[in-house]
Parts: sequence; C-alpha cells; structure tokens
Amino acid sequence: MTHSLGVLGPRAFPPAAATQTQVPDRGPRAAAVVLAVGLAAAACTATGAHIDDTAASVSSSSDDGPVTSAGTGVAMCDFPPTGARDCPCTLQGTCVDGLSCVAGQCVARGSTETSVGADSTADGQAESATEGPAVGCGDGVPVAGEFCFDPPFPLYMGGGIRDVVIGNFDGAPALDLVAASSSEDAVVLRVGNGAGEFGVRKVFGIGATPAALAGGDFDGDSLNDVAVASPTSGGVIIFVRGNGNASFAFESSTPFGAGASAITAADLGGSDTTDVIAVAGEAHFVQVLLTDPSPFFGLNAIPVGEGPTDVSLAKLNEDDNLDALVTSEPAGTVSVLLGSADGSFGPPNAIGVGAGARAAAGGDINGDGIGDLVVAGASDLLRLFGTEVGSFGTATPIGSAVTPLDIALVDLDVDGDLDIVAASGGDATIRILANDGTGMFAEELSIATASAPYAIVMGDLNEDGALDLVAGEFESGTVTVVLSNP
Ligand SMILES: [Ca+2]
Ligand SMILES: [Ca+2]
Ligand SMILES: [Ca+2]
Ligand SMILES: [Ca+2]
Repeated sequence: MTHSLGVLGPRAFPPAAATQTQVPDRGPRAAAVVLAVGLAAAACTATGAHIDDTAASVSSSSDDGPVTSAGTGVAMCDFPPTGARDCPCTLQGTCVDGLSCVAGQCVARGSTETSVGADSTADGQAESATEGPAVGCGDGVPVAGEFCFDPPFPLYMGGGIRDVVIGNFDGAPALDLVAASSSEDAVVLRVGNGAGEFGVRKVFGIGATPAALAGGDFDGDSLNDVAVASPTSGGVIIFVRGNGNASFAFESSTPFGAGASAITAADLGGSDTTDVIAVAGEAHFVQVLLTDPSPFFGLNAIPVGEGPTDVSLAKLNEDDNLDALVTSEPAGTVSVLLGSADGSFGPPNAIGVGAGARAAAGGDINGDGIGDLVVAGASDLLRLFGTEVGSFGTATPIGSAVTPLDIALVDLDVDGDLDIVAASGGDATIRILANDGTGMFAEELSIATASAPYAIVMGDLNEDGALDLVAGEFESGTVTVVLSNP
C-alpha cells in the first residue's frame, strides 16, 4: 500500500488495503490487508526553517511482550544543506533533498548508519543478518533510516487464517486485530491495549468460509466494520457491522454475482464512507462496491481475464484517484486499471511479469514522479519502473524472498522512500528490504514467522510512532506480531 499515508485516528481506517488470494496448487487461499499508518512527518525545509517538536510516547511492559520506551526529539534543519553532521533531526524528520535523518543527524544518502535488530530465530536474542544488534535501536527515539523491531511472537487467532485487518473495533484508541478463520467460518477479534498485548479471542461466525477481509466504516456510523470476500457465500460480499464495543453483528450481504476471492477497501467514490473493490477469481472480474448511500452498491463488473488473484490500490498516475492493480497468478500478469473520481475504473492494461504473479503494490519507488510496481512473483520479488503513465519497463528480479505470497510498499524507516515488506511463504519469514532512494532494494531483515505467512499488514500497535508488522498464517492459525522498538 503505497499512496499517501493518512493519519490513523481512533476509528479511522487508513485509505487503502491489499488482498491476495490463493492458488489451488499452493494450498490455502492467501489474503492480505495492508494498512499504512500515517506518521506525522516533520520535514526540514530547504530554507532551513524550524520544523517540529515531537514527543513520542508510551512506556509499557508485559509478561511476554517487550518493553517500549518513550523519547522526545526536537527537529531542526540542515541549513545550508551540506550533509555534514551539523543538523539535528528527529525520527520523523526528513532532511532536505538528498539527505536522510540518521541517528539524529541529517546525513547524505549512502553514509547512513542503518540500524537493524530483530530476532529472526525467535530465541529471544535480537540479531542482525549482517551487523549484530543495531546501535540506534531501543532508545525509544525512532530515527529515519533505522529498522528496529523486537523479537516476533505468535498469537493464535483461529484455524486456517487467510487474512488479517488492523483497526479499532472496541471504541478505545488502541488498535485491534481481526483475522479471517477459514476453518471456523468466522472473523476473529483480539482487542489490543496499545502496548502490544491482546485480549482473548472473540469469534463471530459468518456462515461462509472467508477468503479475504477488508476493514473500514462501510455504513457511515463512524464505527469500523468488516467486509468479507468468500467463495462459498453464494455470490455475495458479507457485511459484518462493527458495534464499536468489541462485537460484530452479521448484518447483510450484497450480491456480487460470483464467489469472491479477494477484496480491498478505500474511499473510492468521494463519500466519507469506505468503499471496496473485490475479485471474482473463477468468474474473472473485479467489481467496485460503493457504500454511498448504504453499504455496497455495486458498479458494473470489469472483466480482467484469466484467474485474477489479488487486488490492491495505489496512485500511479498524476490524478488524485486510486488506481487498481489486479494480479493473475496463472496468467503471470499485473493489470493496471486507472481509477476515476466517481469510483469507477478503466479497462485493464495487462503487463506480463512472468509466471506466478500473486500480489502487487504500486508507488513511486525511485522518486521520479512516475508510479512503479513491485510484485510477488513465482519465486522472487520483481520490480517494474514506470516509464510514463500507464507504461512500465521490464520486470526485474530483486533477489529476496522465497515463494512470496504478499508484498507491500511502505516507508518503514521514514526516510522518505518506499521500502518493501514481503511475506516469504517458502521459508516462513517476513522480509524487509530497504530502498536506497533510487528504487534499488537491499534486504535489511528476515524475521521468522510461525508458519508460512499469507498476509502481511502494518499498524502502530504499541503506539510508539513506528509501524509494527503482523503476518497472518494459515497452517498454524496464528498471526506473528513484530513490534517496533525504535
Ligand atoms: Ca460502521
Ligand atoms: Ca518511479
Ligand atoms: Ca524508506
Ligand atoms: Ca509501533
């Protein structure tokens, strides 16, 4: 998920999500929702004007959870922008062009001291793939350029987890987790306390097998709801109304015309409510379902060719409308559908990326103002630079991840460029790849998950101002939670 990052309010869903579906020969249907959470950015201006005072928050601990600590930073600017270590900046601080805020200083790209630290073997010891524990991690002050996480821990959600959504569902500000349990025909809620701890499972049956979830306020009551794509629902999208008190009501269903296999949510039609776009994998179409005036008023289905697998949304051209990316694993394509302000989408422009395109994310990864693509391919991650609006260069392997099942673009280290978070199904890891600002990626971290991750989502679960990661896992019925530790 890649377009503008909105600030996540207590009941606000971030604007877009990505879902992914299964392919028969790989077992369970995979699905993912990626929620990007806005981090209040304090940008250094070119004139060297003052920026921001940022008070990070939260100090907490738990029996099985890590401790996060607080930090306060004051941002000032690099002026003149020499790149010398003469410019203090904060975590969220973005220095002038060409400089990154690293370890509290504006420095030139390439001279960064990227911090790493995670427990990829889940043995309780933080480590780095290359450099040992990160110097800058754990001080409570998020700094641009550092990737800092505590050891991952699994959380049981229910049998056959296919998808996860992060959002507020209990009326309290802390973010909660909702997962799709395909063996229990249910959505499962665990309420978060803002410190990276979660309450007991609350199971809500939906009478059909969920394949993918999307979260948002679909009925305009300012309470978050869940929309469920299910191939066994009889051709409807299931609307599960959030009551705002950690409970759901099975509310209604909307005709979709075929079994749904993937779904993602965003405000597509200009109303204040969240809309969805869903994929009919076997019927080979996508359809937008607008929520104004009531949940799920369908627009015309758009044929997208053989075996659509996943849909995600991103801003790829110069207008303000979200565009849709529809992958097809059997066809080996990513189809780009340009969006309009009324929530409709143009015809698909299919781009061949080789076999096995399972999921895609869009965004400008090299900073030239043109939208680019990254793809979870058959055996590797792929990168396609946009050459002009609607046109893309050759799919180039990035060289990380094994049988990737999901992919997201997000500025995880808050240095101003989009990084990759990938669910690596073949070796049960989350891979984090740092962008050098030119669309070149290097693997930063490989974090073990409980079993093959089918979905990867992000949100600030422990309220420290840095994004945390959650992977959804079918075989183990878990989510693996990776909390930030800046
Ligand atoms: Ca609602
Ligand atoms: Ca670009
Ligand atoms: Ca970045
Ligand atoms: Ca966090």
